[in-house]
Amino acid sequence: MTITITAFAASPDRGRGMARDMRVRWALEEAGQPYTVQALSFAEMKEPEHLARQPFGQIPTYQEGDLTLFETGAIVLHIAERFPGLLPEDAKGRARAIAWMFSAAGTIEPVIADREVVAYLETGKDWQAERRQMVDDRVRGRMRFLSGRLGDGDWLEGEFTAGDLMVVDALRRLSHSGILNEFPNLAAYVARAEARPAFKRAFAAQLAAFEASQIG
Ligand SMILES: N[C@@H](CCC(=O)N[C@@H](CS)C(=O)NCC(=O)O)C(=O)O
Repeated sequence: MTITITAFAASPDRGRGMARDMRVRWALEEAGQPYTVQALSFAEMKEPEHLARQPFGQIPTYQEGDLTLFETGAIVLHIAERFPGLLPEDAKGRARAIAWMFSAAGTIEPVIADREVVAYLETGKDWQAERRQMVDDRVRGRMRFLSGRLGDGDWLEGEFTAGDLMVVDALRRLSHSGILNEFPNLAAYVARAEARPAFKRAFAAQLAAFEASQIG
């Protein structure tokens, strides 16, 4: 059955793999599943046809037959449960991997995404610098605990799982901040994940889509 995801017609990050379709593409590549992409403009994202797929008018979404999903955590979990390769075989290992997926979406990504709110939406406020410092300190706090848990392991639960995929994709939003490099094991963890062939294929696909959007 054909899998179709939605993505930005022209990603604002210019193909740096920061848009959240990246993690869905990556999960599909890890699972060895082909997919097609429906590219949407910002205006199309807010039209009823897309709001029926994604109630907040965001990308990405996932369609497979009569199943339509939104929220990348739910989409990646569906892919991981539907196809082998992203969740451990044993029930407890699966549960722990899924806990990391929730942690990525609920505990890690929100504090990191707050940096973008400060940078893009709070420009010109006289309290921006103070809040930036506060937000960065909160990120560092989370990173300290995550770094302690990862230790010198390659992955959070021994083998690579959908939990690592979600955590790494959230951490990648820090790549130009300098914060990640304060935690060498986390920087190495992200680099290890980005070296995976499935990641590279997903990254190349989203970059090619952006470059195609710039022609003509
Ligand atoms: N929690 C959502 C976040 C999705 C999200 O923030 N998508 C961004 C692109 S990376 C978007 O569509 N932004 C445009 C908007 O919110 O209008 C998920 O993980 O699926």
